[in-house]
Amino acid sequence: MSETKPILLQLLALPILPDAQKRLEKRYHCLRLWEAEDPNRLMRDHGGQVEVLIASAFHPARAALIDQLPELKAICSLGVGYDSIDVEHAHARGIQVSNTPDVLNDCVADLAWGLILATMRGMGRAERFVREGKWENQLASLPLGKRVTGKRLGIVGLGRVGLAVAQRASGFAMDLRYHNRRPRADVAWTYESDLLALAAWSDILVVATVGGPDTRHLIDRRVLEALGPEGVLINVARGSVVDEKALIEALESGLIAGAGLDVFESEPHVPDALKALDNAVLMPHIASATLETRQAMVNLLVENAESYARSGKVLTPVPRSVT
Ligand code: 8YV
Repeated sequence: MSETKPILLQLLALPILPDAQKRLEKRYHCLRLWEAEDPNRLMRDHGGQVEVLIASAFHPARAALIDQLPELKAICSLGVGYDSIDVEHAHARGIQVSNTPDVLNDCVADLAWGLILATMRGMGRAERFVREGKWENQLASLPLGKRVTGKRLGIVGLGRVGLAVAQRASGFAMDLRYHNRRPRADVAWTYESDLLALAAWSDILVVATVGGPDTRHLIDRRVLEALGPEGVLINVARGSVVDEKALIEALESGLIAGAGLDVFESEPHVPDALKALDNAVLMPHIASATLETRQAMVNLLVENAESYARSGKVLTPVPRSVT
């Protein structure tokens, strides 16, 4: 083990960007937890010296882990969402936390639009129809889809991703309103302070807000009821934002028309009841999963770790005020 380099604990591999691992190893002595024969022993032997931790949405840094690392100074997380990190706990100990904002906005917004189109036009159902030989054999007919162009688009959470979703709506001649903690001064779209009113107004409601305790089950039965039997819900944020049980009931009973989901309450588990529904389009949390975007995310994660090694400060810190 190098005596001079600070110790970095990695909860995940960084294979997508050639050189990412080398760049980390230039600055740090890297401990790769997932490769350790005895992870508990590695934590016992070296946890006391770890200065930087690499985490992600799928590789959480909860308080219990943070507490095993008394010398920890920075957590660098892959992904924009940081609900998998106990940020308040880290900040209370003076530990900096970084995420990878902005670089994934376009791809997440693209997938939101993919889900809008797929859900409204019944593309999943239609594809299954072809694959199952129902078209060739004229075994059944497909229900008609819903026109997308000209519809009313409601966005819950007009942050970085929500804005990219909104910008793409102009090609579809849509009327657009949004709900946020507060109105944005830099956009002309109508702000709706009341989420129920936004849902009642919308044909399509896109959830692009942050996850975590503050937004847990923000989309509940009442919101779904307001969205109504012609309404469609799209979620590219976090599964926790939607009451999944209420959503399943709403899809089963026709309380809403359909849902396009990239995220679920306890991933990777997707309830069988959801899988059985033809009016739901289900994706395995792939919104940022393009080569270009994942490379940019890994690059920004490494830049954060490099910046900390150089200057003692991460590059894109998760702000204290929102935690
Ligand atoms: C990633 C995400 O799949 O950025 C996020 O918050 O949920 C996704 O982009 C994930 O973070 C990869 O670790």
